[in-house]
Amino acid sequence: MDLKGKKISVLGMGISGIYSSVLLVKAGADVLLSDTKKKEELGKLPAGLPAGIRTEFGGHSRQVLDSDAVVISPGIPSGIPILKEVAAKGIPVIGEIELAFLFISSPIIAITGSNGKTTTTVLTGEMLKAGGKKVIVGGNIGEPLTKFAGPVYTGAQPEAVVAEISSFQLETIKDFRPKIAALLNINANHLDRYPGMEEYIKAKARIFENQHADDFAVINGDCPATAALVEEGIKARKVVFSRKSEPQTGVFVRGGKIISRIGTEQTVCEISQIKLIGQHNLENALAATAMAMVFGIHADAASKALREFTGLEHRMEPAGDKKGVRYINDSKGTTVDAVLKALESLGTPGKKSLVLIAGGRYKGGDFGILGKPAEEKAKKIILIGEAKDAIEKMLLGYSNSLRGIIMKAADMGEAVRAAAESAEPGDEVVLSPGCSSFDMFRDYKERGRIFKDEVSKL
Ligand code: UMA
Repeated sequence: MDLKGKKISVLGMGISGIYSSVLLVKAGADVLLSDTKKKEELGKLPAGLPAGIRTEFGGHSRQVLDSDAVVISPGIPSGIPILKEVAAKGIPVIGEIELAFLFISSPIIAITGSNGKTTTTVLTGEMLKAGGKKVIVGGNIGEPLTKFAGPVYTGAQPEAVVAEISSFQLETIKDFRPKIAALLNINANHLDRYPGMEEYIKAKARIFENQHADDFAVINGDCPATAALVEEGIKARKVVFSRKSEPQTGVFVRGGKIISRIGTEQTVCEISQIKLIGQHNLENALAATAMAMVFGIHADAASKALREFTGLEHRMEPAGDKKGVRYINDSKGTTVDAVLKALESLGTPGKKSLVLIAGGRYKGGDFGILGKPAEEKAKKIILIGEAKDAIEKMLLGYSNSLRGIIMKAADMGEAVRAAAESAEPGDEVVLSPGCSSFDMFRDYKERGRIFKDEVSKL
């Protein structure tokens, strides 16, 4: 694509906007990088930004209207006033992902979904690496794809680019065409950006839009919203993953094993050998296996990655075994929904074998929804932080019978020691706060590390 001398405005001075500008300047374009924030709000721009990028702060000025094209960052909704004027003038608008796609020649494996994107993206990357492939892993994960595109990327050509892709990024694609595209699941999310679920699903489904018959669409057979899309004109070859059924072409569970029916049917590995915790992570494992197998990775390599991958730090991360008790760090679980998922994926109903450590700074949400799984599975709920009284009230609002298992701790050390005292061999202790960390810690990462330190001291 010849961008020499073309006037391009880039909106948003986050990492997407910065890498897009670098790419465009290196490709010879005349770039205006524009942000609504004032310079002092944005902080210092990265050193090493090439000369020649014009910048404007505190708003998108009418200079943007004097462009041959506009590139927008994913966080910018397409309905903002300047973009309405841009559209009225017929100036093409693309997103950062589309720009990157124009300059990436390696096959792209793109992964979207409401939950599990990051874990699945990293695990797919690990499987490809285990299969001896040179891979780049990026996208919504925090590494813009423009960082790995044409004139910006100077490393060796990767054999695949595995990319986490958000619905925001999919809104502004044009020709973006992944060789393999996966839609993991669809749940209510980002409804502050979309008028309703239909628009959100439409944005997600765009991941398949430009695929051809020789590409692959990887779909969750257990998620009705994604399975419905299969009926709706996806051109690529469909590969289904499922925990509950045995698709004709895909990856599924039989007799405690992950089985691939992509080409010849074969066992990939025993589920008991996987370190990832929870049913939702089993789905992520099936999806990653499907993508790796489609890419031609040997089942042994996929199996090796599955057996070694412990997940991402602070997301249902195994934090050690002490006296037969398993500790799990889910410090990234900052919403009530995340705690619910943790409770659903651990323990056994009727067997009170779970200790939950929760609390911090309240972010909203009804902790009462945890009442039922807590009643069925929890031996103890240990509350910490500013929100401990409010959480207790919400739990007791579900049932007064929970009073007997709720206790409060002054800090993480006290909480972990109290958890260890109540737990018996075979039990699990999970830190899944459902709150932000800022009342007691710098961030969720510090909270998770302190939890792990306290566990290691036991
Ligand atoms: N801005 C404007 N005009 C506006 C609105 C915003 O100039 O009208 C400016 C802001 O002042 C800010 C900049 O735009 O300076 C931020 O742009 P951005 O929000 O697109 O942020 P980036 O730093 O470029 O990060 C983006 C993704 N952010 C969002 O989608 C909100 C990152 O995903 C992603 O990791 C990164 O690109 C690299 O691809 C984050 C995210 O929260 C982690 N994603 C959502 C999610 O996962 O749920 C979708």
